[in-house]
Amino acid sequence: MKSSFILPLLPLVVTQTVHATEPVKKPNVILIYADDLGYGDLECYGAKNVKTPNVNRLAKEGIRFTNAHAVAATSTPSRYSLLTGEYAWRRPDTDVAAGNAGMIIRPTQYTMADMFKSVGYTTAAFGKWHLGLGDKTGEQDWNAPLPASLGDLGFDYHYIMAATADRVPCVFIENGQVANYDSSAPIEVSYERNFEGEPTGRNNPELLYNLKSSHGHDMTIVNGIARIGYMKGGGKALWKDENIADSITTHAIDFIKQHQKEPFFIYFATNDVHVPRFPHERFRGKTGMGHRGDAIAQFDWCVGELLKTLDQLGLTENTLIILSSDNGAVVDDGYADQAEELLNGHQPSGPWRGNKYSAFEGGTAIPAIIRWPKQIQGGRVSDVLMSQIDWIASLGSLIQARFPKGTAIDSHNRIGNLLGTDNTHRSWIIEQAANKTLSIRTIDWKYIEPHDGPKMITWGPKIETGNHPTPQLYYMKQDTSEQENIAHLHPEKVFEFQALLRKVRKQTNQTAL
Ligand code: NG6
Ligand code: CA
Repeated sequence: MKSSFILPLLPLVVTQTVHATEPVKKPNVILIYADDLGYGDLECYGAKNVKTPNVNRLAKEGIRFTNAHAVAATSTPSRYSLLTGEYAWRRPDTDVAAGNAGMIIRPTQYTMADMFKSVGYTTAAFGKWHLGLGDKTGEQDWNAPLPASLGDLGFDYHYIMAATADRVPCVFIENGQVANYDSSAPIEVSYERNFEGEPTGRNNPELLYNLKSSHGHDMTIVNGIARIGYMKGGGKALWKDENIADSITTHAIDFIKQHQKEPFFIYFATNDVHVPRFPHERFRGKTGMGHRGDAIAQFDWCVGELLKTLDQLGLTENTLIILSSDNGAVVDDGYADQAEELLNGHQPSGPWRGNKYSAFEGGTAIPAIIRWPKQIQGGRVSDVLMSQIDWIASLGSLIQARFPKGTAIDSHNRIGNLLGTDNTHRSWIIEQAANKTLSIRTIDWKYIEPHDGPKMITWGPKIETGNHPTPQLYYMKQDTSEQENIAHLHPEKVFEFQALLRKVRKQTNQTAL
C-alpha cells in the first residue's frame, strides 16, 4: 500500500486524454467475485464443455490474467484479505465461518468499501458474504435489525447471504435485516443442536427432494436440501436455491440503475459455483456436466445481465470490472450432484495440481479478468504474477484514496499490473491452504512449508492437501504441476523462503514493508 503515496501512479491523470479543464470522472468499479470457480472453468481459460460467452466478452475487451491468485484456498480468509488488505492468517478467527459467526471484520477496520466511500463512491454488496454478522457468534437475533452489519464496513447498501448456501440461516439479509421477513415464522439458528421436532437430512432423507448430500450437509432441510447447522422458521423469507442468481442479479441491476449518475462500487459475490449447486431450471441440463457445469453457465448469465445493463445505460466505457474467484475449484464438495461423473474431460483446476483447500497451486490459482474500455486496451493476456491481496491498494491508488495509517498493511500498489501498463512480476506472493499452511510463490519457484497432516483431506472428496512433513520446493518454470520436490537440491532457496515467511509473519502495522 505504502508505495501508493511515495510514487503516486495516477492513470486517471497521466493517461487521460480529455481536455485539461474537464473534471476527471472516476470509473464505476464492479468486482464480480465467483465462488469456487476454478482456473479451468471458463471457456476463455480453456473450458470445452461449457459456454461462457459473457465472460469471454470481458476477456476480449480487457486483460485476462494467467497467473493470478486468491489469498487463500477457502472463502472466509480469502474474502477477509481481499476486502481489508491484511492477511487473514494474522488473525485466529478467520477460518471458514459458520452462518452464525459474529462479524469478523471489525467495524473499526478499514475496508475496500470504506476506501471507495471515502472518495465519494456509493457502495454496495450483493450475494455471498461469509464474513459473519452481528456482534457475537451465536447471539444474533435474526428477527430484529442486526447490531453490526455491512453498513458498519462502508457499504451503503447490501443484499447478501450471511454465509454460504450450504449453511443456515437460508435467508437474504438486506441492510442488516432479514429480507422479506415473515413475522409468522420467527427465525432461530443454532450450530449446536436441532430444534425440537424439526426434520434433518440425517433423520429424514426422504425429504431431500432437490439434492442429496454426499458427505456432511445432513442437518436442517430447506428447499429439499440439507444444510450445515440448524434453523427453524423463516417462512416466506427462506430462499429457493434456484432463484439465488436471479435474485442477487436483479438487486444489483436495480442498484446500478438507481446510482447510474454517481460513481459506484459494487461487490457482486455470486453463490455460483459453490455447493449446493442447484441452478434455475432454465440452465439445468444445458451443459451436459450436471449442476456444476450448469452453475457455471448461470454465473456467465449473471455477468451478461450486468454487462447488458451497463451497455443500456451507457456506462460501459467508464466502468472498471474485475472478475475473479475466491479460491480454486472443487468438484465433489458434499452433495451428490454428479459433478465428478459428468466432467467428461473438463479440468476445473486447469493445469494446476490440487483443488480448493490445497497448498498446491490449484488451491489459489484462479481466473482473473479486468475490463475498463476507457483506460485499458483490450484483447490482452497477461502472465504477471499477481495476488488479490494487492487489489485494495492498487484500486486505492487509482481512485486516489488515502489509507489511514496501519491499514491494508499487506497490500502493495500494483495498479500498473492491473491496467497492463507494468508487466513486472510481484517478487513473491503468499498463499494460504485450508489448514493454514503457507506457501510462497515467485514467478520461478514455489515453496510449501512443512506440515505433518494427511496427504488427502479427511472428510470425503479426493483432494490433495499438499501436506508434506518436510519443506517442498518446486521449480515452476519447468514443473508447473508441482511434481518434483527439489528442496534437497536447493537448501539456499528453502532458507531464503523460510526467512521471508518469518519476516512477513512478524510484520505489524508499524513495521509493514
Ligand atoms: C466445508 C463444507 C463445504 C464448503 C466449505 C466452505 C462439508 C462436508 N464441507 O466444511 O461444502 O461449504 O466448507 O467452502 O460440510 S468455502 O468456499 O465457503 O470456503
Ligand atoms: Ca469458495
